[in-house]
Amino acid sequence: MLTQALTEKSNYYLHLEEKYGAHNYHPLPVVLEKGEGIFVWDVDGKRYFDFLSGYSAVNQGHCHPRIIKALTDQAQQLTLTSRAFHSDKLGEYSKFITEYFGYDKVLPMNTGVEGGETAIKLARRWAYDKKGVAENKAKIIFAEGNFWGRTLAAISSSTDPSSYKGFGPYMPGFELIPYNNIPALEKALQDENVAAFMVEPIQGEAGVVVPDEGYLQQVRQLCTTYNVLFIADEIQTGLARTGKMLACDHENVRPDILILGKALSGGTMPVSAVLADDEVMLNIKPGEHGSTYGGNPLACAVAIEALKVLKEEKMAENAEKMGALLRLKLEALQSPFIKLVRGKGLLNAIIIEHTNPEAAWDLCLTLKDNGLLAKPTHGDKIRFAPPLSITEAQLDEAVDIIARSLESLA
Ligand code: PXG
Repeated sequence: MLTQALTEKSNYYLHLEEKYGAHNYHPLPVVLEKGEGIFVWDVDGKRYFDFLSGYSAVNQGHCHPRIIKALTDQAQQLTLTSRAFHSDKLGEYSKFITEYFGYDKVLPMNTGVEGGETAIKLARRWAYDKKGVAENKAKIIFAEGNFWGRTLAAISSSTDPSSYKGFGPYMPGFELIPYNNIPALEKALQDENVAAFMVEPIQGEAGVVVPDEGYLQQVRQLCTTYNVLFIADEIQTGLARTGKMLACDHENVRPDILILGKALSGGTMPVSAVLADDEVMLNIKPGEHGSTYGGNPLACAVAIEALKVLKEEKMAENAEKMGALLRLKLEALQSPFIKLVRGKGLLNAIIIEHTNPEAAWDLCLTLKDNGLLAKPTHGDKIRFAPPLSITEAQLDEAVDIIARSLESLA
């Protein structure tokens, strides 16, 4: 695949990572040094549309001035107390985020995967203390194709060999069922040791897999019927990305445990949160769970502003509108190389149809040359998920780049 040669400057940085960093990623060969709104710039000053948005961490756009101001103001005041002491920010943040999403309590963590771990610990403890499951018997059900991070528990529920292979032994007490399959869920929930069903409302890493309409409502009903907690992993789908504040809002369902991450800090630092009501949250007692950085004042200040920006700048509404337009415009291209366009709001993917199995990667290289950054997942899928502030004129320009780049696959 012929692509523009890297400049000496880009090569310098790329090789530093290669030589001194672990080889646990395969990035696109582009070295970025600046971001603003929907754009990023490389070390040679070339501008790109960011159609990945840090895997939906940068929903508010790069370096959003209000979020950066909250970050820098707080950074000069107090950044970390640990949870050994109180801070003047944690209480205010807890009140703000629980009112924002309508839950009794929040448990603050840092990365998304810690949010998932926390949700599972809460569910297991609830099963023992409230549901009456015998000790060490609690089960958590997951959907095939899930992705919730890289810890040993997360990979223990994975069906992707590149996540789990060679890292065993795995966490017991996990069970898998097919995604978007209600009969399979109902069968699994009949086991009285089941504590929770943990699911992404749209599977992100699997390639933006959107379940049938009504799936989440049926999940909600079944979990209620069988006295099982419904855990929604909204780390990628949440925070206005799919055209509503939460993807669950599309079906008006309320999970028992809600996990948020990524855009909770607008891409500035790792901030995650687990929300639940007292019946679930208060079973964990002092000393039984936590994290040095969880709920630190800097994170609290940033998360409040990141959430305010989403609402005040009507980002869900724009995601809904621009997402529908993006899918229309992509379909209108009638490219022989696009097998399918799918998604909700601005969480979208195309599936590439080509005799060359490397076609999606090659297309991303050409997109990069033409000024748009996107990354393939699972070989043939490319996610198109720009920051939620994108305008229609910018969308047109981006689709034009995509159209021109697709022609290179001929
Ligand atoms: N849940 C979902 C739905 C996710 O997409 C996580 C949990 C874990 O978040 P953290 O912050 O622990 O990575 C994710 C993460 C990567 C990568 O490079 C991660 C995601 C998507 C693509 C790549 O680890 N999503």
